[in-house]
Amino acid sequence: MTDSWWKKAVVYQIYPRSFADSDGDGMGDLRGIIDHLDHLAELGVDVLWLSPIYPSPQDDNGYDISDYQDIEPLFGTLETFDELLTGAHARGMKLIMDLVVNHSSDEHQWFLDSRSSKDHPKRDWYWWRPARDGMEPGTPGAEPTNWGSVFGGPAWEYDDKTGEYYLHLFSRKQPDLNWENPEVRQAIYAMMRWWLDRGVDGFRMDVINMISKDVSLPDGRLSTGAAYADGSASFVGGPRLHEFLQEMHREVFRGRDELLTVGEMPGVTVDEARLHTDPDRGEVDMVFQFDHVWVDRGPDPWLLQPLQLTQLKAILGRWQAGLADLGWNSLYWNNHDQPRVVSRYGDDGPEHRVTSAKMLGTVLHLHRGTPYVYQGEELGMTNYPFGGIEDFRDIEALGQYRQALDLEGRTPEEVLTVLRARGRDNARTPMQWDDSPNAGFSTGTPWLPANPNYPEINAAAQRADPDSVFHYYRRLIELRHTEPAVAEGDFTMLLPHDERLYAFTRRLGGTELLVIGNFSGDAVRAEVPEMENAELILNNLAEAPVDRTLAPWQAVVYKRT
Ligand code: TEU
Repeated sequence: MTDSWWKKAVVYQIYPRSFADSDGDGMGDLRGIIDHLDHLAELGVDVLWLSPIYPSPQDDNGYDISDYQDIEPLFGTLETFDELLTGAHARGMKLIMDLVVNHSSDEHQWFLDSRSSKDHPKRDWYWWRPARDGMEPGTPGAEPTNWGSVFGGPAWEYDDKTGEYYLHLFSRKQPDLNWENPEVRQAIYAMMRWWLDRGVDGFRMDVINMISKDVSLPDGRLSTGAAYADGSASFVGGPRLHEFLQEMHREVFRGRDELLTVGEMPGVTVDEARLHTDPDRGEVDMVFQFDHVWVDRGPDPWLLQPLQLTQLKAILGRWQAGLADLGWNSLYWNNHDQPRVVSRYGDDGPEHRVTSAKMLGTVLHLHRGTPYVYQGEELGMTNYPFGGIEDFRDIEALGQYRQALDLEGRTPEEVLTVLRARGRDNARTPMQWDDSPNAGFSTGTPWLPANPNYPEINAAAQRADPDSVFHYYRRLIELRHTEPAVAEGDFTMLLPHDERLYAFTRRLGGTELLVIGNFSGDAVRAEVPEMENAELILNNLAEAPVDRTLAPWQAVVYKRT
């Protein structure tokens, strides 16, 4: 069993193209990260996770990798990378890489070889299939299965050269690697060892629960109004997933200490996650689950659902209970695929933005698990005021918009309403460093404009203000480091039926913490057990609750020993 230092740790996610641009080309880069390491050290985070920085055609902003063992020239060189790694380590921070091995770029040499002929030795490194029986190859409906891709259109691309189709669960420039082939797996493991030998401290593994497919590739169920079927039953948590992860663990991680491995697993269940994170099974340290960020997604993808707090509590409570005695949770509100949480589950208006951002941070960080902070979350950054579709850059937004309008009879306004609230570009606008042009992100033209609220919301202003979201996050992180009940304590949900208050306790030995967050703009009385002789150790407002009544968006943590 490896040690579990990461139970006390907080991870900070950097999306390099939007973090800091050192050379004025409008695109963030590694030198920009180096220049801002002190911001991260001051915040107190333990681990940095970099979204992909490898050479890439940037079809999906780097999640389409054309060379796994080099650095994208837009971002820097391997030498700059080594300098970044040294700089992080010197400040006591670890660094983990994004591992995207469900698919590569179609411009990776492996795929170029695979596509070149039916008998190339690498043909079988990807999923090639002929047209559906009796259908003319390349004609509509002749795809080997009826599956849709995540970014719109079918999950199969016809390739003229050999008259067959290849599978791509995401964009057509992200062909799926065939993990059934042991040579593919060995090539990936060798690449991973190469990065670990270079000094990196682990991996965040992109859609790692999709690497094993049902090799019979059956059609999926087609729901009414949808252009393509959902094939996920054939590749989410597929038949050989545990076997592949255990093999990876043996081949790559065994004998190396102090690593962190986290598997991104859309659609994973609690029971599966227990298996994946049981240390004795040797798979991954923790997983990212999605249930709590899909809570405001209804059966109709183009209809906004408001948050129902009771549902959010039921979901997160179920995950806390399910991994209480075995395995480990990761905790996040935000990443590069999610809208800004203060705009989504909080209130980003002038009156409550700061308070609700702190409340959301409190509730998340006081759960049992390893918290992840996404760049700008520590400032309470908000969604961007998008107008029309021309304002979006994300391949997912553009692809889904086209499919919804062209094939599914949706109106632009219907789709735009959802993209503005939930689109991934909300997370990808430049990090707001100060009140100089472009938020201090770049002296050139940023690839995505800065949120116009940067003169007010920025890191420089918040570092100077002891009451800022930044300093509050710093205290939250410090609390995890210093209070063992935060890292190790058990978890009990209170008030499961309350639509406005999120309340729970954490207990370790003789220490009890009571956490209450008000998810509403009303003053609400908390019907929780009296915390006699309890000390108020954290409060996101100046005034303590009177008669157990929390002010709008207030969050408090009491400690009793
Ligand atoms: O995302 C996986 C994933 O499930 C996405 O479909 C995500 O949930 C969706 O886009 C949210 O709207 C990972 C990466 O995090 C994402 O950036 C990549 O685009 C994707 O894999 C393909 O590599």
